[in-house]
Amino acid sequence: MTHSAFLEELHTLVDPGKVLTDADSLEAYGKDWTKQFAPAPSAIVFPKTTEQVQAIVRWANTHKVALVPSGGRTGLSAAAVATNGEVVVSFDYMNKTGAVNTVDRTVVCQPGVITKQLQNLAKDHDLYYPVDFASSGSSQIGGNIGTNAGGIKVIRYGMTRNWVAGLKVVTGKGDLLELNKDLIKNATGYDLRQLFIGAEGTLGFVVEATMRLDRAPKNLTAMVLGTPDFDSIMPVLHAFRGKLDLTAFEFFSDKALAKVMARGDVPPPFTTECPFYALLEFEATTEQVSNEALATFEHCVEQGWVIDGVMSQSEQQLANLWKLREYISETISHRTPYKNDISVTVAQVPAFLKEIDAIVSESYPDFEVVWYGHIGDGNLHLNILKPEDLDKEAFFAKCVSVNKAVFETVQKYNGSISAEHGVGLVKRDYLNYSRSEAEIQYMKALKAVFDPNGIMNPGKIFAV
Ligand code: 2HG
Ligand code: ZN
Repeated sequence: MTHSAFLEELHTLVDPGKVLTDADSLEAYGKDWTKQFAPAPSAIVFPKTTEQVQAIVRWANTHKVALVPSGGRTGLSAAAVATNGEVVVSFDYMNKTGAVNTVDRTVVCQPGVITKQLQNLAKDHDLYYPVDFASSGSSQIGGNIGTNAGGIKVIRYGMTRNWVAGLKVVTGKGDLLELNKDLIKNATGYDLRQLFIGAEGTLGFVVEATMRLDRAPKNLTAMVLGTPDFDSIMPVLHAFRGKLDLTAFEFFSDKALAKVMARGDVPPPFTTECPFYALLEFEATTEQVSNEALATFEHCVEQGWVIDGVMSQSEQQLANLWKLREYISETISHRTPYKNDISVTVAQVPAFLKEIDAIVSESYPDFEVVWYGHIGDGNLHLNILKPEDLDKEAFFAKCVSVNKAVFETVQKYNGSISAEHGVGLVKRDYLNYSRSEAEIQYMKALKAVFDPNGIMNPGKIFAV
């Protein structure tokens, strides 16, 4: 069969008009938020039902056509990028939620449900979907599950993995599996659900997910604290954690703040300039809790760990303080940043960051380096900004040449080369810094079980 005959057959598997091959669609659906790879899919297909997904996977097996899953395309590791004539399977039309089950505190979602849609639905029932990040307005649940997305509330609520009660998946063989059936307790052998979370679509596609919800947090309150140096941030975390149940503990550098300030649409936290800032959040359930927070702030000032600070007094102020942190990534994106998303255990953060910072300062004396991240859970985002006058290829080549030193340090600390953005194409050549050769062989063997013809997102996580 010729290539166009394959595609004609694909049209018959889905609703009319749900296969696109025009240049604009190929460009738009063939990529995520990464900028290193040129998209080159051969078609985009939009299934509406599980049966259609199964039909597409079976068709792909018959003709040995590679499939790439596509959600909100907000990924930062090129796991949803199609560079090689693949067929992109978009879940845009599988975007329904079921009724909220208020007893089990769960809701059934199709993979194309937008994260914000789930958060709003939970809110309508006085419940809470706690996995949150800047791209929640366009990222999809299927993609969140594919990368085991983290974000800004991990210190309290954990990763996406913690919120998946059950999964229906179509494996690379086209079989439909119902995994865990939403149970809390289920001691019946291997939990295959967990394998599909974070698998980046390399084992199969999620066609339905039952997501857990939590009680709604009460009176969320944020503080932004300016510190005199990086070394003061961890004692601040320790001091606050000893007194309060934190829902977030983030940090950003003065350079990151300056970028957000330059937008002109976010009020500054305070006028004192500090090299680093911590943003923490807690539930101010009683006045006593707020007083405890203020007393801890004063203690931190006395210790010399904090120079200035502010506490939100309204939902508007809470939202404005969060913008200081959440707007960073989007604000610097036009500078084509080279991103690192690395993690170590919390106790090792100070020593680790110092070593990485030394490598970066030595290797990129002329580049702007922007630090921020979820420091309360050990996850640091290191963004190197492209100088305006340097072309993209030369810039990325220079950054890649520093990877070895950075990732050897990650390895030395038993850290992760990708804390929350996934491996995709961007980090796959560095997987060995976080996973042993034996572990990678077991991962490949698992892929072969679920996807014997290697049609599911080939080349992502590891090379084929
Ligand atoms: C964040 O925490 C996102 O803002 C994006 O994970 C991180 O842009 C980045 O490097
Ligand atoms: Zn992040």
